[in-house]
Amino acid sequence: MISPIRLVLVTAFSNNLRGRAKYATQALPQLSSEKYDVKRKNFAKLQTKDVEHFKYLLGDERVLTDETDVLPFNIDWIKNCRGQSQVVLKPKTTEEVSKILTYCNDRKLAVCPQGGNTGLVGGSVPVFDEVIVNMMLMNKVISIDDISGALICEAGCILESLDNMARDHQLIMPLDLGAKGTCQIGGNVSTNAGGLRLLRYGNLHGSILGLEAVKADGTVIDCLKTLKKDNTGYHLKHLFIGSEGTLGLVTKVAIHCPVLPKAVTVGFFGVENFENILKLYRSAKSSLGEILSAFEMADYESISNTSKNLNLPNPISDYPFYVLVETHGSNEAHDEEKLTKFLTKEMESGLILDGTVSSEPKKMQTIWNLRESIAGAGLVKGYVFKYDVSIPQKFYYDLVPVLRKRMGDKAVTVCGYGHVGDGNIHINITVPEYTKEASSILEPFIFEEVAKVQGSISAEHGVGFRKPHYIHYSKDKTALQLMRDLKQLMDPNGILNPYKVLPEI
Ligand code: FAD
Ligand code: 2HG
Ligand code: ZN
Repeated sequence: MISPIRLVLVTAFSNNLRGRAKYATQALPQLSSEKYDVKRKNFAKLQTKDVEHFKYLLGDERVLTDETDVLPFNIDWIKNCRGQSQVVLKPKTTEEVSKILTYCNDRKLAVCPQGGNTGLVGGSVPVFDEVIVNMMLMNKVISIDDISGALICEAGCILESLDNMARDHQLIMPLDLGAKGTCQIGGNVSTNAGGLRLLRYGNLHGSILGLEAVKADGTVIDCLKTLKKDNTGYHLKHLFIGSEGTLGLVTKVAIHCPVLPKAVTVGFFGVENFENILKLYRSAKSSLGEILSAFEMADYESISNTSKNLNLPNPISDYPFYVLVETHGSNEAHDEEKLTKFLTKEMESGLILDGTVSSEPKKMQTIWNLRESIAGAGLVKGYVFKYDVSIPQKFYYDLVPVLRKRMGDKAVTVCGYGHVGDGNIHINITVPEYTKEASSILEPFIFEEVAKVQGSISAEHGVGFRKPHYIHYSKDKTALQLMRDLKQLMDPNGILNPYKVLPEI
């Protein structure tokens, strides 16, 4: 323990809901096609002969057709979208994925690739009757190289399991997110997931060394290299990172794992206003330098609602804003010295009003739990409009009070939190239930505001089903046209994840 400030003992949470949501209502969400008024494209309809063929390929057990069995695969994590698929396929090998896609492409059956189904933009569930290809059974780790840190695995491996395994090799996964216990590495790659430590370990375009993917026509693209350097022409792996299942199905991944840090510390601080958070961020970068591994913020509403709704204790008193700082280093004494200097300075300057610092695993976990649970906290009180935007840091928090005013008493809460270090804020607006009226107060207003400051309408969650018609706020016409050209080239029949990412013309 190194804290020069008041240490508050935090008790372990009994109710960890990260990655598993508790909902205000158990009612089924409305069908996406009706809620958002979407027209079915001219794909073939599933017939008995198709199911028979899938059973021939995979065996009876790995083809789900019973309505009750299929239902959870049709609904997304925030219970906003509901598709109408009649079949879920669970391949175990790349060859099986290839055979499924070859068949669907020939028959013009649309396909929805699915990982852990934790996506927050409706990309992971079908809109109509797309065939769901769920990757959960492709969960083998193929190799791990202790020297280079290269881990090769199948796409259905759960992120947390990979991290646990990497730790046995004195390594860690380069990404971490609240959904780690459920999301799959293939889903992470396909969404280019950011998460809690992007600030330190960079995004997946840097960490993914190579991958294997299957194109819509069943062709297996082998880019499964583990080399750090490979400039032999176009860097094709990047096409699949962040393409949300619209260009191919990712089947294997090679990822670079950083070394397990020897010293880890987490601090949770109360701060007076957002301006001071930015000052603190600057100071943390300069005082902590290379050991700074996360710099997260949350406003009072985010923390107090999470604490109340999920019964999680807040380890410090109430403050207008909170900051979570984490360090990953290789020398405990060295890190302690840096952190103590930083804390002493910023307690004296008044940027930090109060806080708790710990390097005990249980206490650090408790603080992280509170932060990671914010995503699910609003769902207990109703429907949550989730926005995940990139904004230049000086304007980072500006939209939250504006939206609070705009929503007035129509919202249960409007809260802002996120990855300050990456300029990525999450704005969650909880309303008693979804209404078109509430939606039209928020959209496209929020995206127009983001565009005015050259931000992005999706920082890390992707475009999915919810945002294609807003993509033009962040993508130039020529760039959008190139995206369409690539889609046409790689999936001429448009069977892969239709109604997602690319807007209708
Ligand atoms: P899914 O949700 O199943 O799918 C997501 C998209 O990828 C879909 O379009 C799907 O079609 C496609 N896809 C999935 N697997 C494949 C595959 N093998 N091949 C091709 N396409 C595929 N996201 C962040 O970026 N940062 C966060 O900090 C973060 N925190 C979260 C916290 C919580 C509590 C929750 C519920 C979600 C969070 N998310 C976060 C969003 C989500 O977890 C990520 O987007 C994650 O990467 C999705 O992985 P998944 O396996 O669940 O994919
Ligand atoms: C996080 O940072 C996730 O906690 C989820 O990206 C954000 O649900 C959200 O709004
Ligand atoms: Zn996030």
